Amino acid sequence: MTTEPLRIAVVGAGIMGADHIARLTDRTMGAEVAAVVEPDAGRAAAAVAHLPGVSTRTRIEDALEHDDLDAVIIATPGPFHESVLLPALEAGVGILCEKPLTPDSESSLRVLQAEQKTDRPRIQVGFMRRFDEEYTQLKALIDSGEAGQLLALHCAHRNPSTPPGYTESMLITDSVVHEIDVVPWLVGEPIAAVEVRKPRRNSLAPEGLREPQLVLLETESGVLADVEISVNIQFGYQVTTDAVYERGVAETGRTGGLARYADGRLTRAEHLTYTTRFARAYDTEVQRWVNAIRRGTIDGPSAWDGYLATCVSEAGVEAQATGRRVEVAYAAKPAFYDQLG
Ligand code: ISE
Repeated sequence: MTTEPLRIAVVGAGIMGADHIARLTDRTMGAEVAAVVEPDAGRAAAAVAHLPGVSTRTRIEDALEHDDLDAVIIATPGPFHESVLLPALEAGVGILCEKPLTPDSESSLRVLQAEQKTDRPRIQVGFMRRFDEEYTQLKALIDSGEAGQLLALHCAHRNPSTPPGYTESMLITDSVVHEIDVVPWLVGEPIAAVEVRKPRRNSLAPEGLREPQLVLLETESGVLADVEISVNIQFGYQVTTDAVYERGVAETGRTGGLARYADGRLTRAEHLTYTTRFARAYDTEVQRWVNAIRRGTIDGPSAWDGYLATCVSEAGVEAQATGRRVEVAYAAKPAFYDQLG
């Protein structure tokens, strides 16, 4: 096993790509940015401005051929993931792919097929909430059975505003996809059905965007998770998940930090975006992934988990469009993924 830093290419230098470049450079042990793959020349130049010796490439194929890579982090929008995943799998490098794995189940299945042609699972999907301390504690509480059986979850997922091009289906595929991953992980069983209801529209949302929405995720044995997704709520970025058990409740995601008393008020700061709300989760995720690559494995959600989430997102988009409860259909799990335990 090499003791040299792992050479990583970051693909996509938008918000998440830039955040990962800073993380790998400043806070991750045993890894370095070897290349940035980004078609926008200005963005690419900005991303490497303080990183002497790091190449910029417009195509993943060139980075795989010339930059002696051990791994890639894919931080482009979902529709561009497959065209990076396939050559990266073929080159045999480690892969951390931001969510969603791909935009639809058909393309996710193609990725699974390509991965199964290699010797072992190499793709980890960037569902960072699984690395958040409070989520981890909540999972331990559920698994322990200490508070009795888990009955229901109340989730709130709130963004201050939407970027240009954010569409109604993205409420599910880009935002609620995090709950779609984390709920089955917490509960320990798959989501069986999805329903979507639409309350009064927020007039501050861009024209044509019908939000907020209430998404109901139903697991196999009947645990219900209601998710309020609000994406133009102005005040800040907030993600909370509350669990209802037989003997009590548990809350996560409440604002911490400095409590300030002034002018007859008590105030606490709220996050404005996911890169700060989940900063520690991202740091833990990337560090554990780097450590896992050295052991020849992954340490987090696999491409199979990514596929499951894509199936639920598809059912969610159908539920959103039809107003019906939609059952989720999954392919059988290939034995290849059993080696991950
Ligand atoms: C964004 O892409 C993320 O992944 C954030 O975690 C999520 O809260 C946001 O809604 C998405 O647009």
